[in-house]
Amino acid sequence: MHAFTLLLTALFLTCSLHAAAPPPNFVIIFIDDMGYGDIGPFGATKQKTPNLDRMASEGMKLTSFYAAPVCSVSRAQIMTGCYGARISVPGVFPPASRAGLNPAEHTIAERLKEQGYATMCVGKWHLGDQPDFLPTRQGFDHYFGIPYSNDMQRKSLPDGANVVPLVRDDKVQELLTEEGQSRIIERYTDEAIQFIRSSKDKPFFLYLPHTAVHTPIHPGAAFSGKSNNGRFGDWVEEVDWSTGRLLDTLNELKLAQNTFVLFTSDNGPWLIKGSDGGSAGPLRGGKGSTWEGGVRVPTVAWWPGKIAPGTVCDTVAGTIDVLPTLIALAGGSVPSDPVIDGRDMSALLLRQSKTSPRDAHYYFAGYNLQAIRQGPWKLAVATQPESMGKAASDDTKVNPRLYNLDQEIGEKTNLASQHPEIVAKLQALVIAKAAEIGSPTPSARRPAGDATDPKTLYPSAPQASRAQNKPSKKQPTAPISLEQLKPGDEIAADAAPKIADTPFTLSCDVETSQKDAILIAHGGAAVGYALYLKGGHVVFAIRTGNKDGLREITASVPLQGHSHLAASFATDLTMTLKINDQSVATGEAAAAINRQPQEDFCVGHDNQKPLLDYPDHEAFEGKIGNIKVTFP
Ligand SMILES: [Ca+2]
Ligand SMILES: [Ca+2]
Repeated sequence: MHAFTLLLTALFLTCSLHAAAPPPNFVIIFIDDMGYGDIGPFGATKQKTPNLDRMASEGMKLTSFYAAPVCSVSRAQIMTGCYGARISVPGVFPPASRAGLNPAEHTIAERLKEQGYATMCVGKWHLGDQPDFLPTRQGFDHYFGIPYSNDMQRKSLPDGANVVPLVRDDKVQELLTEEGQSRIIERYTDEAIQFIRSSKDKPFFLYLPHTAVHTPIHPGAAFSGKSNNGRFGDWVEEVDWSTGRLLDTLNELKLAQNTFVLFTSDNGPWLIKGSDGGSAGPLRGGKGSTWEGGVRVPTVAWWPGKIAPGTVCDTVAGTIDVLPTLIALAGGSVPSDPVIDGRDMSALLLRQSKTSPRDAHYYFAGYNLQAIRQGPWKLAVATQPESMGKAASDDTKVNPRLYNLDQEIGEKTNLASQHPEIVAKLQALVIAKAAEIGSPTPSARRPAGDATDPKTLYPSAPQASRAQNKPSKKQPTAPISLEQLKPGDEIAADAAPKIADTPFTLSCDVETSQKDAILIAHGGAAVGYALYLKGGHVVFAIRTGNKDGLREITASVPLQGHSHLAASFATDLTMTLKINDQSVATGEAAAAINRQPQEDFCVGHDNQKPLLDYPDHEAFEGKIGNIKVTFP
């Protein structure tokens, strides 16, 4: 009898312990522009990442884990479980953009808050900087960080310093100069650890999207000059140190067994940045592309006691699966409405399954669905630029192309002719998904957030992106000033100059010794315009249709020294190119540009879907400035 009572008591205790087992904590460490080959567990040797090596040896490497080609869309995906195309986040939001992640979308933080979690975002938000778009309006109890890319500096008023804001909750706490950014990893890490300590008695969700390792590169003093891979390697090593401090804190607080930590990146390496850009390892392409190097990211999952140590998962999964996974691990479920694209991947993490939670993975560049992966097979259905600022190479202009990623991770050999049945099956999936959320008439796309009268978070000098955000398309205010843009910059499509159905003049100052280069590009395969260099001569291009719609005029004299370019497109379709106020070319476009380009306005490169087949060229070197788009 006594023994029986003991047994009952033991059973009761076991049950109540189970019932009382707290839901797990979640930490997402999301690095900016870190390539597939940039950390030790994924083959990096120049920079040392002992903490990430340890994290991988204690946890699981996810080797077929997908983000998106660029920043804002990638953040939208991890926060909402949706492809960016579904929720109208195709590219990158500049400061004071009218558009942001729609507050009506449900973020991980909002879903977890419903389940009683404490939530905090520390780092680069980049889903809109207007009041309604900030993390504190999207389910985060608190926020601390630079709310967009660290290269999106604006001149503050009245002192004119080139700065980015450091925001606490919804207020600017400081303005950071370039030097001021060198403590950003340390400050984020301290803030993250303080949040973990103060939340240790309740379930918590820490979202830590680092500002690193996006250019400009600003390693802390303790790391500067320490790696064998320049300042880029230094900053990776500082990210590693930060990650180690978080894991150590979880161990110290005895939270490790109940905390799921995911380390990953928002997109591939920014290859045109040279030694300031990372490495995609064995993968083809980089940031801005839908080649594996643009979107397959180095990912490590860690949860001692739950995720088996030293394991590798090569099953297809991605950032869109994070939301449903965390909600499921927390004991909740995601409503079927509104539709999301991600699926619960916890069975992969817990090694209860090797099957992808999704039928297929779709590779979008903006709204353009360029490829699909199912199992080992990747079918590309569009010409893919190698990376932001680099044109597509000739072997990719044949569509569709089929690659077997298990046999050849580097995407070289087109197997389409050998496997017509696989091509047909994947093509059907692509057509269906494009009709649903791709271009041009999606059946199930939801709108972005739209802020009227957007302002920068701090008083700043009049700036391109604000002027471009005038709501009227028909009567743009002249002149639109893009003067602060420099090579490598771009403005997101929806904030770019509105040029549909209007004459305009694109002008800029240029100085370069290159013979073949992209100067300014705004458009893609459908409509747009560009200025580029071919054999030392400036070319002005207008595209008004994907077949026979490209017209180009080439300057009669080569570009020499510092020059002022002015390219005009008139109502009667006349194209005029002037260098230093001398007319050097005229011609006629095939038609009017009857709609706004869907692509970003790019300086020194042409990201995502390029306007045309540019001549072979290197990344732009030189000066492009004083850019204006004006309307008569
Ligand atoms: Ca990025
Ligand atoms: Ca919301």
